[in-house]
Amino acid sequence: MTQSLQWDLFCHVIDNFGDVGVSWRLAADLARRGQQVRLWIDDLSALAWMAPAGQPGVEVLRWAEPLPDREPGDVVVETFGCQLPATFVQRMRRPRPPVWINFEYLSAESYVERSHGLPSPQLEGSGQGLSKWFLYPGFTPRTAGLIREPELLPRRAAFDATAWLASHGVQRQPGERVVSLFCYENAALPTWLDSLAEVPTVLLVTPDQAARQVRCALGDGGRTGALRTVMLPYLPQDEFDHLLWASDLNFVRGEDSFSRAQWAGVPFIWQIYPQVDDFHAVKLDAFLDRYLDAAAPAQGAQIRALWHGWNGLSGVARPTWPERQDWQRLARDWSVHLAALPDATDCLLRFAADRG
Ligand code: TRH
Repeated sequence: MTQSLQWDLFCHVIDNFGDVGVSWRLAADLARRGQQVRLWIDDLSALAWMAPAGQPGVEVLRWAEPLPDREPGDVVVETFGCQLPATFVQRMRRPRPPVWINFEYLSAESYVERSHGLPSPQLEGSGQGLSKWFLYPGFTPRTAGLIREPELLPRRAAFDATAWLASHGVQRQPGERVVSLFCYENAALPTWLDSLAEVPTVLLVTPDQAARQVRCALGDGGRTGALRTVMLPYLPQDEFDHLLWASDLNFVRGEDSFSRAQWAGVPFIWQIYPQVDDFHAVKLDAFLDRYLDAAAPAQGAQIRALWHGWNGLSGVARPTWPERQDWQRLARDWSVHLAALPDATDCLLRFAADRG
């Protein structure tokens, strides 16, 4: 039985939805496990569609100056290196300070194992005398793993894709595959739509960038070859998981949808968040090295080429698709592999209990 602690989780929204997406998922999972969570967030707008029903046990607070007056809880988590407000940190300097955790970005690179669990003693500034601990999600037992809610895999196993699609007005035609699209701007998209249209496909398109580009490529009719499109609204986060489970192939991006596509256990293609000087290429390949470790060499090379193409990292514009069943098996085996690793929320709970 885990002791119920008071958590303060801070989220600074840089851009897009990954910061709030990961923070909300973590906050909700902690609360479902009996923890009390205050989620401090400087831009609440995405929560309106991502978490319209909220979550008992999670109190959402606006992170703005002056900060609402709250005594720091038992555990303070800053997500992705967001700098905590100095006034809050000063209050953490008490005889029994909170456990202070920085929950970092997800990466498959080797530095993650080296850095996971390391302390950073604060030698100066408002937190002088305190220690901040770095926890890294990841893909090996020597990381925190991924967020995996206890009910996630049973829910996925019981999921009825056809019923879910129908509830969103999508009648899947016999032999038609379902593909979801969540992406950034992508110059490859028109060519890839042509390629996807070679077999019967219903493309479920998320709002904003994906929808805009698909409309631009296909016009208002939204059809080409054997491909038809369905434009989706923003879905609550649980429903977004369902979208990934209902699809035969998922295009995802950033961080959170990338990890959730892995739990879906179906083939996916990741558009990584682009960084200056192509640093993201190293991060992408580090993941592919792990993900494709169990793949046959030819299949691995095909999937790598596919991902590089989608990310503009190769001159190859037109995709060559891997054999469907082998790809499906690889994706399923990968999610089984992940399920044997630590889950990130449990890792935080244990860490807080050990240090508290
Ligand atoms: O929005 P993103 O591109 O976020 C990115 C990444 O996190 C990136 O690493 C970070 O540096 C940058 O933000 C600042 O992609 P991501 O991470 O997949 O986050 C999207 C979130 O939105 C995820 O939690 C799923 C959620 N979502 C829904 O809940 N419903 C929806 O309909 C859609 C499209 C997304």
